[in-house]
Amino acid sequence: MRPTWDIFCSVVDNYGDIGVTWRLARQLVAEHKVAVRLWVDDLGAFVRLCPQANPEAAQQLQQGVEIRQWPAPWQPLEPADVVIEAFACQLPEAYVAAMAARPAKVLWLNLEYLSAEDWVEGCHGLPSLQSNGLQKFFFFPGFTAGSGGLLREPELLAQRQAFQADQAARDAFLCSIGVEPVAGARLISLFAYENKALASWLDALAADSQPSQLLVPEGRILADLHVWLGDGSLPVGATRQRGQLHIQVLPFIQQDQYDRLLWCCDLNAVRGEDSFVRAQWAGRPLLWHIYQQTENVHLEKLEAFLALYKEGLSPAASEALADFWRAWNNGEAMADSWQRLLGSWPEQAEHAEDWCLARASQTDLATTLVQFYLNWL
Ligand code: TRH
Repeated sequence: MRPTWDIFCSVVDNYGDIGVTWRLARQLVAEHKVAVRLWVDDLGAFVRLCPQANPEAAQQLQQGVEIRQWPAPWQPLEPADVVIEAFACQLPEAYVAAMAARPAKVLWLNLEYLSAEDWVEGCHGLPSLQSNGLQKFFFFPGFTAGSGGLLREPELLAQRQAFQADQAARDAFLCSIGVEPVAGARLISLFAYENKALASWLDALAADSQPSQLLVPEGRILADLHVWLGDGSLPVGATRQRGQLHIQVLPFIQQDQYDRLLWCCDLNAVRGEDSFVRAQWAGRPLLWHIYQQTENVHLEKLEAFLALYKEGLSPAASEALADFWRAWNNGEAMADSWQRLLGSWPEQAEHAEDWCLARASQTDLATTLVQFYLNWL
């Protein structure tokens, strides 16, 4: 019998919670031959990532994953062999009681948010005893060998490298999403939260000697773009030009297409967790808008990642990159750090590929989860 896995996803906001769990669920089914039920409390968010899904269905099969509407109140049912509560979401009490009562033991995992902080390795895989006698294990994704790793499909890098080497494939893809490349322009994708720093970066791009083509999937940053353009009507597909900057609004595309967009671009501005990781697999320089937390806790996480990522960069390149990211995340002027980043561009580009390959030499998150289960049995 195939092992069964239940993954619980509570959509807090945005698309990261569902983005990560949907990706993980598909990979577990496709590569590890386990049966997965993905419990989602907001099918509306799921439908954005999987447009063929039915937002009303209590139960449906999508790409081999059984998608379940997380019912309130909970309906009793037999728990799976492995239970993942994603990002510390609260499991239904009755379900936890059923886990404790199940004759065959259940592996209970809390899949945590991604962080590059030092303490992650020390906490990864630790058990915590619950009041009902069950153990819950903390599972931390991460960038180093002592963590749970990063989500990465086995063929991903080969696909990415083949695509990047194939001009016709890239052009065909861009054409399929309505993008006509501007001759000689650097291609930039922009996925970010609201950001006060945007205007100064766009000013710099508009005044640059080289043209830039900025592709902006529909999302929260559009409001700032409207303000900068002085134009509140930017429907999907709309293009605008200011100086050397060409801007185009894109539809929100499916995850696999979004990967291809990242692979096409010279620089990717990404946010949150999942797009941040996907931009690293693109092997191209990136700009991370980290998810904001109270008391600026997120800035420590930003620095922790920068400290790791900067290894191997020259002091000037490393400083330019860090200043550029800090300005972006603190809503500060971007022109100076952008110029310095451009000054070290070949090194930045080479480093992004090296970083990607080094991370890809680690075991991926779906595999570490399966290995953890097999060791625990
Ligand atoms: O949407 P995010 O900001 O998500 C999250 C959540 O806010 C979460 O609560 C928070 O804790 C976490 O960030 C850190 O960013 P993220 O993680 O990149 O998720 C976006 C998903 O959307 C990702 O799977 C990529 C996908 N995506 C598409 O499929 N198509 C698109 O066109 C775009 C722009 C993104």
